[in-house]
Amino acid sequence: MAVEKLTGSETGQLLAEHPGWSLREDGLAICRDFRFANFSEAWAFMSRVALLAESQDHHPEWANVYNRVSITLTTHDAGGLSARDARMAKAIDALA
Ligand code: H2B
Repeated sequence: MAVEKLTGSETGQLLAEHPGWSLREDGLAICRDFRFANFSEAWAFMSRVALLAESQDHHPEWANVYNRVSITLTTHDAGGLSARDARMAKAIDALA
């Protein structure tokens, strides 16, 4: 299902509204690194994000090493950033 890609100014607005996130070099994704007290806390966070991803039908690209979780958000159906990424970034920030 095709989804509208954000314009340059909409991407700028997304970054301004979500200061923890940075634009990937190619401009097609946003990224944020999280750090927790230990693995258990990191995994608990990932579990909550996973449920969120399922409920929004929007899934992160991510990696976990012990207490660190790196999340990349992009919309595969748009070939870049969309409003879905902004919505997901906001929801993840609210969990962290
Ligand atoms: N997640 C992400 N990040 N981008 C998508 O385009 C996407 C998704 N599409 N999760 C969804 C699933 C789509 O494949 C299903 C069929 O709704």
